[in-house]
Amino acid sequence: MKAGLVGYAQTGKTTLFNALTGLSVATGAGRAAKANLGVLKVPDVRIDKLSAIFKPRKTIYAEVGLTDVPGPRTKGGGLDSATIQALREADALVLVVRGFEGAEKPDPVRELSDFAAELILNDQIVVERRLERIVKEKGHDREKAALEKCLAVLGEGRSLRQAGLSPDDEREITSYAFLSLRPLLAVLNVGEADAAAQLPDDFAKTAKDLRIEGLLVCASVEAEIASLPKEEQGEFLASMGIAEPASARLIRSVYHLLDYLSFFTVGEDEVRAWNVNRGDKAPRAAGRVHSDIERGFIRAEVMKYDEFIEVGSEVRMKELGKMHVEGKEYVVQDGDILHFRFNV
Ligand SMILES: Nc1nc2c(ncn2[C@@H]2O[C@H](COP(=O)(O)OP(=O)(O)OP(=O)(O)O)[C@@H](O)[C@H]2O)c(=O)[nH]1
Ligand SMILES: [Mg+2]
Repeated sequence: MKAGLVGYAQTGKTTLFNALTGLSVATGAGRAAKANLGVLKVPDVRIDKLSAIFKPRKTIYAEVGLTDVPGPRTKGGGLDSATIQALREADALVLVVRGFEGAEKPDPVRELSDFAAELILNDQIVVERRLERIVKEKGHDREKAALEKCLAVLGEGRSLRQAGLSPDDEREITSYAFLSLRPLLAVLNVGEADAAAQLPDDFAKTAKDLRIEGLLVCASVEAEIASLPKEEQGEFLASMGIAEPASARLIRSVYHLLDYLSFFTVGEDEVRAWNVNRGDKAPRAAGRVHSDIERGFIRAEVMKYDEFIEVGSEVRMKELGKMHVEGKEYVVQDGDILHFRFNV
């Protein structure tokens, strides 16, 4: 699963991509119009605390894939097919909207609604085409019904996210990879002077109406922070009046957008966070670590992060009966510290 940075041309997607991934892809107009691929390390203070306790040789954060999709070459008149293809390949969309001064005055609210409308229009075209074809065919009754429900919502200019589709409906239409059903996050990219500002009310309201989260960042400031050595980052943030880099919050939001949660593995060798999807069971989590552990899964020993931090050692956790043994049906919870027992 991966998230995609999307939006109109020259809104700061690649600048933000660099800040988030630590890569240095060329920005600005005239660069190659191809998608960039990177990895986000998910900041997590829980990993920092576990690492301070175990003092492992390696400390590893959870990771999420991120693509940087170039903006459409044209504005208005619909998205081009290359852009649509790139949007379809992302499991969640992070829409970057321009709030900084450029050749034209920024109009972020308009840009947000326009892009959201493009996604809706695109889905509408796909639904109409498919319906035209299947009304002539026998069967497909459930699919037809689901598509008609979609068409009614899209026709009102609302996204499929807002359609209240049942799990059955969603199953009927998964193969279409509808864009307005994708989890979406709206990022307002402002100029340096507004880096510490709150999200403007009108933008927040538009995001709320679309049922999505809105966030404010200044991509160029984030890029500058990312380029500083760790020791100097705090000082720089304080001088800008910023408590935490916006990128840390943004990455956490992307993580939630993909419906991920984290479990931890701990030891002297390695303290590590792993992502699983909400609802995944223990063997699936084991498979994240190694496919052999999933295949030979016997049980998982589970400690709750908060309890572990309070108690301070695994031995004491056992003595206190706070290390629980769970089987194949156990649904992994965010913050679980897991030891897997397996045989191969
Ligand atoms: N002042 C200011 N300028 C920015 C910011 N973010 C990006 N820019 C500038 O905007 C221009 C476009 O930035 P890019 O990151 O290349 O934009 P993009 O969205 O990747 O553009 P496309 O790939 O063409 O869609 C560059 O000249 C950046 O320096 C920002 O936060 N503040
Ligand atoms: Mg770019």
